[in-house]
Amino acid sequence: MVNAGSGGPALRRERDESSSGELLARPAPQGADRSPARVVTSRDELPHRPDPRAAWVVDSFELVDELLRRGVDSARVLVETDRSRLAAYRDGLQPEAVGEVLVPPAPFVFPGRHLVVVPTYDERENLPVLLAQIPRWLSCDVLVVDDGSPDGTGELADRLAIVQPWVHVMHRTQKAGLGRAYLAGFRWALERGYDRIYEMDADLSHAPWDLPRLAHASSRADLVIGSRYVKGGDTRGWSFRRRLLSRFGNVYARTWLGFRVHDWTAGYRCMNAAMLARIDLDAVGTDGYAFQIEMAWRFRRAGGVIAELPVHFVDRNLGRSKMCAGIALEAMRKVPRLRFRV
Ligand SMILES: Nc1nc2c(ncn2[C@@H]2O[C@H](COP(=O)(O)OP(=O)(O)OP(=O)(O)O)[C@@H](O)[C@H]2O)c(=O)[nH]1
Ligand SMILES: [Mg+2]
Repeated sequence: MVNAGSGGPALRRERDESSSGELLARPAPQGADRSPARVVTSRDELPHRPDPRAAWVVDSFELVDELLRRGVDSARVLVETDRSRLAAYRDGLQPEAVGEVLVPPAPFVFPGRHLVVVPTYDERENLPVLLAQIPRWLSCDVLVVDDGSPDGTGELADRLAIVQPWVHVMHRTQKAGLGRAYLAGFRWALERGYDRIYEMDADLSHAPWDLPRLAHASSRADLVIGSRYVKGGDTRGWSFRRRLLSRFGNVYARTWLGFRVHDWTAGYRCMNAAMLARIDLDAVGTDGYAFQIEMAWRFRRAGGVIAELPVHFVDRNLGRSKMCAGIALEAMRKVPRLRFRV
Protein backbone atom coordinates (compact mmCIF):
# COMPACT_ATOMS: atom_id res chain seq x y z
CA MET A 1 0.00 0.00 0.00
CA VAL A 2 1.24 3.49 -0.78
CA ASN A 3 -0.14 6.95 -0.62
CA ALA A 4 -0.62 8.22 -4.15
CA GLY A 5 1.58 11.22 -3.42
CA SER A 6 0.82 14.58 -4.96
CA GLY A 7 0.85 13.14 -8.47
CA GLY A 8 -2.82 12.16 -8.72
CA PRO A 9 -4.30 15.19 -10.38
CA ALA A 10 -7.62 13.62 -11.34
CA LEU A 11 -8.18 12.35 -7.82
CA ARG A 12 -6.99 15.53 -6.15
CA ARG A 13 -9.07 17.84 -8.32
CA GLU A 14 -12.32 16.64 -6.76
CA ARG A 15 -11.10 17.56 -3.32
CA ASP A 16 -10.38 21.11 -4.33
CA GLU A 17 -13.76 21.54 -6.01
CA SER A 18 -15.95 20.24 -3.24
CA SER A 19 -17.00 22.52 -0.46
CA SER A 20 -15.84 21.68 3.03
CA GLY A 21 -19.44 21.67 4.23
CA GLU A 22 -20.11 18.50 2.27
CA LEU A 23 -18.10 16.34 4.59
CA LEU A 24 -20.18 17.41 7.52
CA ALA A 25 -23.20 15.64 6.04
CA ARG A 26 -22.00 12.66 8.08
CA PRO A 27 -21.57 13.91 11.62
CA ALA A 28 -18.04 13.45 12.94
CA PRO A 29 -17.07 13.72 16.61
CA GLN A 30 -17.52 17.27 17.78
CA GLY A 31 -15.17 19.53 19.68
CA ALA A 32 -11.85 18.62 18.06
CA ASP A 33 -8.72 19.54 19.92
CA ARG A 34 -6.52 21.79 17.73
CA SER A 35 -3.27 21.07 19.55
CA PRO A 36 -0.53 19.23 17.60
CA ALA A 37 -1.28 15.70 16.46
CA ARG A 38 -0.25 12.78 18.66
CA VAL A 39 2.02 10.52 16.65
CA VAL A 40 2.04 6.85 17.65
CA THR A 41 4.03 4.12 15.97
CA SER A 42 3.68 1.25 18.40
CA ARG A 43 0.95 -0.19 20.55
CA ASP A 44 3.07 0.41 23.67
CA GLU A 45 2.91 4.15 23.08
CA LEU A 46 -0.91 4.19 23.06
CA PRO A 47 -2.44 5.62 26.19
CA HIS A 48 -4.92 3.41 27.93
CA ARG A 49 -7.55 6.14 27.55
CA PRO A 50 -6.61 8.17 24.44
CA ASP A 51 -8.21 11.61 24.07
CA PRO A 52 -10.99 11.14 21.47
CA ARG A 53 -10.86 14.86 20.51
CA ALA A 54 -7.17 14.83 19.64
CA ALA A 55 -5.80 14.30 16.13
CA TRP A 56 -3.98 10.96 15.98
CA VAL A 57 -1.34 10.03 13.41
CA VAL A 58 -0.32 6.37 13.31
CA ASP A 59 1.84 4.32 10.99
CA SER A 60 -0.37 1.26 10.60
CA PHE A 61 -4.00 0.38 10.10
CA GLU A 62 -3.82 -2.02 13.03
CA LEU A 63 -3.21 0.97 15.31
CA VAL A 64 -6.38 2.63 13.98
CA ASP A 65 -8.37 -0.45 15.01
CA GLU A 66 -6.71 -0.34 18.41
CA LEU A 67 -7.57 3.35 18.86
CA LEU A 68 -11.19 2.56 18.01
CA ARG A 69 -11.22 -0.17 20.62
CA ARG A 70 -10.05 2.49 23.09
CA GLY A 71 -12.86 4.89 22.21
CA VAL A 72 -11.46 7.08 19.41
CA ASP A 73 -13.42 7.69 16.18
CA SER A 74 -11.58 6.73 12.98
CA ALA A 75 -12.39 10.22 11.64
CA ARG A 76 -9.77 11.50 14.08
CA VAL A 77 -7.00 9.10 13.00
CA LEU A 78 -4.68 9.49 10.04
CA VAL A 79 -2.48 6.67 8.77
CA GLU A 80 0.90 7.85 7.55
CA THR A 81 3.64 5.40 6.63
CA ASP A 82 6.10 7.90 5.20
CA ARG A 83 8.93 8.44 7.73
CA SER A 84 9.61 12.05 6.85
CA ARG A 85 5.94 13.04 7.03
CA LEU A 86 5.65 11.26 10.38
CA ALA A 87 8.61 13.29 11.60
CA ALA A 88 6.92 16.48 10.39
CA TYR A 89 3.78 15.61 12.34
CA ARG A 90 5.95 14.95 15.38
CA ASP A 91 7.39 18.44 14.89
CA GLY A 92 3.94 19.98 15.04
CA LEU A 93 2.59 19.83 11.47
CA GLN A 94 -1.21 19.74 11.62
CA PRO A 95 -2.90 17.05 9.49
CA GLU A 96 -5.28 18.42 6.89
CA ALA A 97 -8.84 18.33 8.18
CA VAL A 98 -12.24 19.02 6.73
CA GLY A 99 -14.49 19.83 9.62
CA GLU A 100 -13.38 17.38 12.28
CA VAL A 101 -12.40 14.68 9.80
CA LEU A 102 -8.70 14.16 9.12
CA VAL A 103 -7.93 13.76 5.42
CA PRO A 104 -4.79 12.12 4.00
CA PRO A 105 -2.61 14.19 1.66
CA ALA A 106 -3.57 11.82 -1.16
CA PRO A 107 -5.87 8.81 -1.49
CA PHE A 108 -4.47 5.38 -0.59
CA VAL A 109 -3.52 3.14 -3.48
CA PHE A 110 -3.60 -0.61 -2.91
CA PRO A 111 -2.49 -3.31 -5.32
CA GLY A 112 -5.11 -4.51 -7.79
CA ARG A 113 -8.29 -2.88 -9.03
CA HIS A 114 -10.91 -1.86 -6.49
CA LEU A 115 -14.61 -1.25 -7.10
CA VAL A 116 -17.08 0.16 -4.59
CA VAL A 117 -20.65 -0.92 -5.41
CA VAL A 118 -23.28 1.54 -4.16
CA PRO A 119 -26.95 0.54 -4.55
CA THR A 120 -29.29 3.51 -4.69
CA TYR A 121 -32.99 4.08 -4.39
CA ASP A 122 -33.98 7.71 -3.88
CA GLU A 123 -30.60 8.93 -2.68
CA ARG A 124 -30.47 12.21 -4.59
CA GLU A 125 -29.24 14.25 -1.64
CA ASN A 126 -26.65 11.74 -0.48
CA LEU A 127 -25.04 10.43 -3.65
CA PRO A 128 -23.10 13.56 -4.74
CA VAL A 129 -21.70 13.92 -1.22
CA LEU A 130 -20.57 10.30 -1.14
CA LEU A 131 -19.00 10.47 -4.60
CA ALA A 132 -17.09 13.60 -3.63
CA GLN A 133 -15.75 11.91 -0.52
CA ILE A 134 -14.68 8.45 -1.65
CA PRO A 135 -11.70 9.56 -3.80
CA ARG A 136 -10.21 11.49 -0.90
CA TRP A 137 -9.44 8.22 0.84
CA LEU A 138 -9.19 5.42 -1.70
CA SER A 139 -8.08 5.15 -5.28
CA CYS A 140 -10.92 3.08 -6.75
CA ASP A 141 -13.82 2.96 -9.17
CA VAL A 142 -17.44 3.23 -8.07
CA LEU A 143 -20.46 1.48 -9.56
CA VAL A 144 -23.83 3.05 -8.72
CA VAL A 145 -26.64 0.52 -9.15
CA ASP A 146 -29.88 2.46 -9.36
CA ASP A 147 -33.29 0.81 -9.47
CA GLY A 148 -35.09 3.54 -11.40
CA SER A 149 -35.31 5.91 -8.42
CA PRO A 150 -38.37 8.15 -8.78
CA ASP A 151 -36.38 11.09 -7.39
CA GLY A 152 -33.97 11.03 -10.36
CA THR A 153 -30.91 9.59 -8.56
CA GLY A 154 -30.08 7.55 -11.69
CA GLU A 155 -29.97 10.58 -14.00
CA LEU A 156 -27.99 12.52 -11.42
CA ALA A 157 -25.50 9.64 -11.24
CA ASP A 158 -25.13 9.77 -15.05
CA ARG A 159 -24.32 13.48 -14.86
CA LEU A 160 -21.81 12.97 -12.06
CA ALA A 161 -20.14 10.14 -14.02
CA ILE A 162 -19.37 12.57 -16.84
CA VAL A 163 -17.16 14.71 -14.60
CA GLN A 164 -15.99 11.83 -12.38
CA PRO A 165 -14.79 9.21 -14.86
CA TRP A 166 -14.12 6.61 -12.16
CA VAL A 167 -17.90 6.49 -11.55
CA HIS A 168 -19.99 3.96 -13.50
CA VAL A 169 -23.76 3.70 -13.44
CA MET A 170 -26.01 0.68 -13.89
CA HIS A 171 -29.69 1.37 -14.45
CA ARG A 172 -32.27 -1.20 -13.54
CA THR A 173 -35.89 -0.66 -14.34
CA GLN A 174 -37.63 -1.27 -11.03
CA LYS A 175 -37.02 -1.54 -7.31
CA ALA A 176 -36.07 -5.17 -6.83
CA GLY A 177 -34.33 -4.98 -3.44
CA LEU A 178 -30.82 -4.43 -2.23
CA GLY A 179 -29.74 -8.04 -2.81
CA ARG A 180 -30.65 -8.09 -6.51
CA ALA A 181 -28.91 -4.75 -7.05
CA TYR A 182 -25.73 -6.03 -5.38
CA LEU A 183 -25.75 -9.29 -7.32
CA ALA A 184 -25.97 -7.35 -10.59
CA GLY A 185 -23.10 -5.16 -9.41
CA PHE A 186 -20.98 -8.16 -8.39
CA ARG A 187 -21.44 -9.80 -11.81
CA TRP A 188 -20.50 -6.54 -13.50
CA ALA A 189 -17.35 -6.33 -11.38
CA LEU A 190 -16.31 -9.95 -11.90
CA GLU A 191 -16.74 -9.64 -15.68
CA ARG A 192 -14.40 -6.67 -15.65
CA GLY A 193 -11.65 -8.23 -13.58
CA TYR A 194 -11.76 -6.16 -10.40
CA ASP A 195 -9.75 -7.64 -7.51
CA ARG A 196 -11.62 -6.14 -4.59
CA ILE A 197 -15.34 -5.45 -4.50
CA TYR A 198 -16.89 -3.34 -1.75
CA GLU A 199 -20.45 -2.96 -0.53
CA MET A 200 -21.35 0.49 0.70
CA ASP A 201 -24.66 2.27 1.37
CA ALA A 202 -25.27 5.60 -0.32
CA ASP A 203 -26.71 7.25 2.78
CA LEU A 204 -23.35 8.14 4.46
CA SER A 205 -23.94 5.65 7.26
CA HIS A 206 -20.62 4.10 6.25
CA ALA A 207 -17.62 6.39 6.73
CA PRO A 208 -15.62 6.75 3.50
CA TRP A 209 -12.47 7.22 5.60
CA ASP A 210 -12.82 3.58 6.64
CA LEU A 211 -12.40 2.34 3.05
CA PRO A 212 -8.57 2.09 3.28
CA ARG A 213 -8.93 0.13 6.52
CA LEU A 214 -11.15 -2.41 4.76
CA ALA A 215 -8.77 -2.50 1.78
CA HIS A 216 -5.78 -3.12 4.02
CA ALA A 217 -7.49 -5.93 5.94
CA SER A 218 -8.56 -7.58 2.67
CA SER A 219 -4.98 -8.70 2.05
CA ARG A 220 -5.45 -11.25 4.84
CA ALA A 221 -9.16 -12.04 4.55
CA ASP A 222 -11.58 -13.00 1.80
CA LEU A 223 -14.40 -11.03 3.35
CA VAL A 224 -13.83 -7.99 5.56
CA ILE A 225 -16.87 -6.78 7.48
CA GLY A 226 -17.11 -3.28 8.89
CA SER A 227 -18.63 -4.43 12.14
CA ARG A 228 -20.80 -2.54 14.60
CA TYR A 229 -20.73 -5.39 17.07
CA VAL A 230 -17.06 -5.98 17.80
CA LYS A 231 -15.18 -4.00 20.44
CA GLY A 232 -14.80 -0.41 19.22
CA GLY A 233 -17.75 -0.56 16.83
CA ASP A 234 -21.14 1.05 17.44
CA THR A 235 -24.28 2.58 15.96
CA ARG A 236 -25.20 6.22 16.34
CA GLY A 237 -28.47 8.06 15.88
CA TRP A 238 -30.73 5.05 15.61
CA SER A 239 -33.99 4.88 17.54
CA PHE A 240 -34.25 2.31 20.33
CA ARG A 241 -36.55 0.24 18.09
CA ARG A 242 -34.11 0.23 15.18
CA ARG A 243 -31.20 -0.70 17.45
CA LEU A 244 -33.19 -3.50 18.98
CA LEU A 245 -34.13 -4.86 15.56
CA SER A 246 -30.51 -4.89 14.40
CA ARG A 247 -29.32 -6.51 17.63
CA PHE A 248 -32.06 -9.08 17.48
CA GLY A 249 -31.29 -9.83 13.81
CA ASN A 250 -27.68 -10.50 14.72
CA VAL A 251 -28.40 -12.66 17.72
CA TYR A 252 -30.85 -14.62 15.57
CA ALA A 253 -28.28 -15.10 12.79
CA ARG A 254 -25.57 -16.02 15.27
CA THR A 255 -27.80 -18.58 16.92
CA TRP A 256 -28.42 -20.31 13.60
CA LEU A 257 -25.14 -19.74 11.82
CA GLY A 258 -22.48 -19.37 14.46
CA PHE A 259 -20.89 -16.97 16.89
CA ARG A 260 -17.65 -16.42 15.04
CA VAL A 261 -19.21 -13.60 13.01
CA HIS A 262 -20.44 -10.77 15.25
CA ASP A 263 -22.19 -8.59 12.67
CA TRP A 264 -23.89 -10.81 10.11
CA THR A 265 -26.12 -8.05 8.73
CA ALA A 266 -23.54 -5.29 8.23
CA GLY A 267 -23.64 -3.72 4.78
CA TYR A 268 -20.13 -2.25 4.74
CA ARG A 269 -17.79 -4.87 3.33
CA CYS A 270 -14.84 -5.65 1.14
CA MET A 271 -14.69 -8.93 -0.75
CA ASN A 272 -11.86 -10.68 -2.43
CA ALA A 273 -13.04 -11.17 -6.03
CA ALA A 274 -11.31 -14.54 -6.39
CA MET A 275 -13.38 -15.94 -3.51
CA LEU A 276 -16.57 -14.19 -4.65
CA ALA A 277 -16.14 -15.83 -8.06
CA ARG A 278 -16.30 -19.24 -6.37
CA ILE A 279 -19.76 -18.51 -4.97
CA ASP A 280 -22.82 -19.45 -7.04
CA LEU A 281 -24.53 -16.07 -7.26
CA ASP A 282 -27.51 -17.57 -9.13
CA ALA A 283 -28.31 -19.62 -6.04
CA VAL A 284 -28.53 -16.59 -3.69
CA GLY A 285 -32.17 -16.46 -2.68
CA THR A 286 -32.46 -13.48 -0.33
CA ASP A 287 -32.94 -9.77 -0.94
CA GLY A 288 -32.87 -7.47 2.07
CA TYR A 289 -31.30 -7.77 5.48
CA ALA A 290 -30.99 -11.54 4.91
CA PHE A 291 -28.91 -10.99 1.78
CA GLN A 292 -25.96 -9.82 3.87
CA ILE A 293 -26.34 -12.83 6.14
CA GLU A 294 -26.54 -15.21 3.20
CA MET A 295 -23.46 -13.77 1.47
CA ALA A 296 -21.36 -13.99 4.64
CA TRP A 297 -22.59 -17.53 5.20
CA ARG A 298 -21.68 -18.49 1.62
CA PHE A 299 -18.19 -17.05 2.11
CA ARG A 300 -17.81 -19.23 5.18
CA ARG A 301 -19.12 -22.32 3.44
CA ALA A 302 -16.70 -21.70 0.57
CA GLY A 303 -13.85 -21.77 3.09
CA GLY A 304 -13.27 -18.01 3.03
CA VAL A 305 -11.49 -16.20 5.84
CA ILE A 306 -13.72 -13.56 7.43
CA ALA A 307 -12.31 -10.59 9.34
CA GLU A 308 -14.28 -7.94 11.22
CA LEU A 309 -13.09 -4.39 11.82
CA PRO A 310 -14.84 -2.05 14.24
CA VAL A 311 -16.77 0.79 12.56
CA HIS A 312 -19.07 3.54 13.74
CA PHE A 313 -22.34 3.30 11.85
CA VAL A 314 -24.19 6.63 11.75
CA ASP A 315 -27.89 6.82 10.90
CA ARG A 316 -28.74 8.64 7.70
CA ASN A 317 -29.26 12.39 7.91
CA LEU A 318 -31.04 12.77 4.60
CA GLY A 319 -33.50 10.68 2.62
CA ARG A 320 -35.75 7.88 3.71
CA SER A 321 -34.90 4.42 5.06
CA LYS A 322 -36.02 1.43 2.98
CA MET A 323 -35.99 -0.88 5.97
CA CYS A 324 -39.43 -2.41 6.50
CA ALA A 325 -41.13 -5.29 8.33
CA GLY A 326 -41.03 -7.47 5.21
CA ILE A 327 -37.22 -7.32 5.15
CA ALA A 328 -37.00 -8.44 8.79
CA LEU A 329 -39.54 -11.22 8.23
CA GLU A 330 -37.60 -12.48 5.20
CA ALA A 331 -34.57 -12.89 7.45
CA MET A 332 -36.59 -14.70 10.13
CA ARG A 333 -37.88 -17.17 7.56
CA LYS A 334 -34.83 -17.72 5.41
CA VAL A 335 -31.88 -17.75 7.82
CA PRO A 336 -32.67 -21.15 9.36
CA ARG A 337 -32.90 -22.62 5.84
CA LEU A 338 -29.37 -21.44 5.05
CA ARG A 339 -28.06 -23.57 7.89
CA PHE A 340 -29.33 -26.72 6.25
CA ARG A 341 -29.34 -25.95 2.54
CA VAL A 342 -26.27 -23.97 1.61
N1 LIG B 1 -30.75 -0.33 -6.12
C1 LIG B 1 -31.41 -0.46 -4.96
N2 LIG B 1 -30.90 0.10 -3.85
C2 LIG B 1 -31.60 -0.04 -2.69
C3 LIG B 1 -32.82 -0.74 -2.61
N3 LIG B 1 -33.24 -0.70 -1.31
C4 LIG B 1 -32.32 0.01 -0.61
N4 LIG B 1 -31.33 0.42 -1.45
C5 LIG B 1 -30.11 1.16 -1.11
O1 LIG B 1 -29.39 0.36 -0.20
C6 LIG B 1 -28.75 1.15 0.78
C7 LIG B 1 -29.23 0.76 2.18
O2 LIG B 1 -30.59 1.08 2.31
P1 LIG B 1 -31.23 1.83 3.59
O3 LIG B 1 -32.57 2.36 3.26
O4 LIG B 1 -30.27 2.83 4.11
O5 LIG B 1 -31.44 0.65 4.56
P2 LIG B 1 -30.50 0.14 5.69
O6 LIG B 1 -29.19 0.84 5.62
O7 LIG B 1 -30.53 -1.34 5.66
O8 LIG B 1 -31.30 0.56 6.96
P3 LIG B 1 -31.35 2.02 7.64
O9 LIG B 1 -30.02 2.64 7.50
O10 LIG B 1 -31.79 1.77 8.99
O11 LIG B 1 -32.37 2.78 6.89
C8 LIG B 1 -29.03 2.59 0.40
O12 LIG B 1 -28.00 3.08 -0.41
C9 LIG B 1 -30.33 2.46 -0.40
O13 LIG B 1 -30.52 3.52 -1.31
C10 LIG B 1 -33.34 -1.32 -3.82
O14 LIG B 1 -34.40 -1.94 -3.85
N5 LIG B 1 -32.60 -1.16 -4.95
MG1 LIG C 1 -29.05 3.01 5.68
